[in-house]
Amino acid sequence: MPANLPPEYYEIEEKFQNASRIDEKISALNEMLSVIPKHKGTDKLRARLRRKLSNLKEESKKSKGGEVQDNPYLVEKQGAGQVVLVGFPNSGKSSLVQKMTNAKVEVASYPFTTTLPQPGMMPYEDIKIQLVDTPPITEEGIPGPFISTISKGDLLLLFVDIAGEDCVEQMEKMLKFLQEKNIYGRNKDQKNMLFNDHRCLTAAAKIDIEGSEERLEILKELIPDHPELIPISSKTEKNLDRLKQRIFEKLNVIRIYTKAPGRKADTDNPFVLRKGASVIDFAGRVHKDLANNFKKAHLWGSARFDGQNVGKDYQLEDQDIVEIHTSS
Ligand SMILES: Nc1nc2c(ncn2[C@@H]2O[C@H](COP(=O)(O)OP(=O)(O)OP(=O)(O)O)[C@@H](O)[C@H]2O)c(=O)[nH]1
Ligand SMILES: [Mg+2]
Repeated sequence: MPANLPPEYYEIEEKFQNASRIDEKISALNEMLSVIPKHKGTDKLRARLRRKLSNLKEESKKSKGGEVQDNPYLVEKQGAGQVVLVGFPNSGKSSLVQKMTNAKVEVASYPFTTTLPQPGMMPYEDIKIQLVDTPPITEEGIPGPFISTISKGDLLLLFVDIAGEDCVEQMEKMLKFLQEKNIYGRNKDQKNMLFNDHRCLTAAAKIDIEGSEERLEILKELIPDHPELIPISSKTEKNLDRLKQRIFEKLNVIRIYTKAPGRKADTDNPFVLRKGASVIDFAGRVHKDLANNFKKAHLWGSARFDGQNVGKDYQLEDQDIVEIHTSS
């Protein structure tokens, strides 16, 4: 990387890294190219960025005439899973995204601060999970286009403002809207719903505010079949680690590390696979040739002993290390 780049280059580069839509990425790349000084030392970088730009333009053309990228309600998935936040105005959604991710979201004491979905990446141990901040649901329910944002998510994170006197009513209304739209149903009505209890959590937000613990108990009593509730505070950070942990567990994924024969495992860059994936699923994810020419694998982690020989159907567990041997 040339050392003499202007400071704004790095700001735009960050914007590029955080951009989730192709049009945003294209615009950031154009900006990056416009601020890079033109001389020999930056030739390679400029060529690399121009190549990236042309690939992205191709990609944008291919995607249904650009329709998908033009819809601001659709958020491209990134990381180990996509968690969509849903709740009434002022319930604390953006505050959590601000606390847990690098996204520059707006937080304010007045309602309807967030007007469009906005993603941010939340670090969890050695992976990143995408949180999608969203505009609030309203008295009338959920705005139409916003349902498409929700339906694409891997996990639903509901918000209830537990500091509010009306928290029970809020929760009841939210559950009713979600049920009417076939998004999430209470225990007995989960068939045909987009999300069930395995893919839904509720943050009881602002637990630091006086009286909230008592209101939480009342809410649990009055709505016994609520989705799993985690009391949190984005202000004091209470239970944020627990929330992260439950989000990871509910995403139902595992992290697997590669190891080349005779080398140390690459523990910095896990591959993320669905729970239940086998050695051959993993091989295919690393490279299709590894799956096609698979002979055997050595395994560290869930194996009975380090370096155990396993076949292609061996079911992997979170944080296993796999060394694949091929026949060619
Ligand atoms: N004490 C306390 N205040 C909080 C907490 N979380 C959010 N708030 C405050 O609640 C208000 C609303 O927070 P936001 O994060 O903007 O709420 P939102 O759900 O994104 O609101 P909309 O964008 O309108 O849907 C702000 O004044 C926050 O400072 C919390 O954990 N504790
Ligand atoms: Mg908001």
